Amino acid sequence: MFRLPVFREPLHVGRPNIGDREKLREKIDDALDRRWLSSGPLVRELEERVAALAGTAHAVATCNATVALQLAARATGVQAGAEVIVPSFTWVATPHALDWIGLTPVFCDVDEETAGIDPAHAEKLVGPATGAILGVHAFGRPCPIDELTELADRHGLPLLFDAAHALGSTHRGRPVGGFGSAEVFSFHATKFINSFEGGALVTDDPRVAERARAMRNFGIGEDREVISSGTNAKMSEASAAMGLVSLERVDALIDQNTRNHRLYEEGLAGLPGISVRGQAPGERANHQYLVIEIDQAAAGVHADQVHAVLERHNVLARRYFHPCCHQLAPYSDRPETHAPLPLPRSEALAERVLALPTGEVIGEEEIDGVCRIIRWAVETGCADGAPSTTD
Ligand code: T4K
Repeated sequence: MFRLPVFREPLHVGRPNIGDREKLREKIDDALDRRWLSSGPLVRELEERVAALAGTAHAVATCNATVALQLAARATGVQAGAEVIVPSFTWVATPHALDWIGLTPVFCDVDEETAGIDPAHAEKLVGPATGAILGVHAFGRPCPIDELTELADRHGLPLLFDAAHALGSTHRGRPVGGFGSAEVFSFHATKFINSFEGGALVTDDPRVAERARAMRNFGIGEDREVISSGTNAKMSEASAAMGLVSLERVDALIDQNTRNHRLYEEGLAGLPGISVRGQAPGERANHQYLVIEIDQAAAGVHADQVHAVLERHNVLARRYFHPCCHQLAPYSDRPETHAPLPLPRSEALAERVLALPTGEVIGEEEIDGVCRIIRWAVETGCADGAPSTTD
């Protein structure tokens, strides 16, 4: 029997996980009773929790990760006008954070396994104008941290990591957060741990933490004097309340995402040209993004076609990260500046990826339904119609 669409209600990628509402209300009530609405005790508590989870000495909570990346660049002393080597296969927030403060993102190709910066390619881009290297742990999988650390050290460059996706993941058994000069997490609504909007810079370097703290608050230092330039990157108490409640479930949510990952792997097993992007063997992964790759030559269909079929059935998949950043404005206007070398692996990867729904809102039945739609799409070459259903 055939039925359109398979799902009556939309299944979103990025549906927020919501923690204990009662606890959230209590925390927000406390903040209201205190009449302390921003940068108060809840933000400090969140910072302690995040630092403990990341295994770092310091965490500086912010209103989002984009601005935390800017603080990271400024607080580690990257000079105005400098070039920063970044992967092109990332969310556009990564280069935009730099561009917005007058730094020049220079795009690097990816290492296919991790979908992070390829260190050998990065090496070719290092020049007299390079001010830093900014790696991205795409989909929560650490990029080649050891090789990038060696490269950055050899050239005396600050090494930063956009860990927006990677809270709770490990590298060599150590939590992501403590690598390089600073790392940045996102607590946007679509992240598995959220504070409505929010982010944090984590570091072991007390000077970087001190500078970032001041810069987050208009450059005002601990003694209330303005000690540097700055911005307003402060986190509200309501956001911190949400973040704290969300963090209480970090282990349970990782377990759930890991289960979802396994169910997708089982549901798509044996389909030619379809694979679920994996995580680093032997490491803890948060699995907050469920990304499949569609190899058109083997599957006979392109990711765009599968995306369209899913959408017809109310599965609102996302093409994270397509197109690559060097193909987007304003960077595509000046390829000689932003993409001086070709980026074939990034472009090929971006053609293949499709992010599918995961998190607490997706159960076994939904995953089975999504997999059946994909299976049907591949097996029929994305013909018009609908996959068969049993109900
Ligand atoms: N670095 C990397 C590598 C990143 O991926 C990001 C952000 C950043 C840095 C910057 O972090 P933040 O400054 O945001 O802290 C989303 C998010 O807005 C963005 O945070 C995220 N990465 C990116 C990968 O995805 P969109 O444009 O796809 O988001 P949006 O708002 O369209 O939401 C996606 C879907 O999520 C919706 O279709 C439905 C669902 N959703 C969303 C929200 C906000 C809900 O169900 N409820 C909600 O409240 O960018």
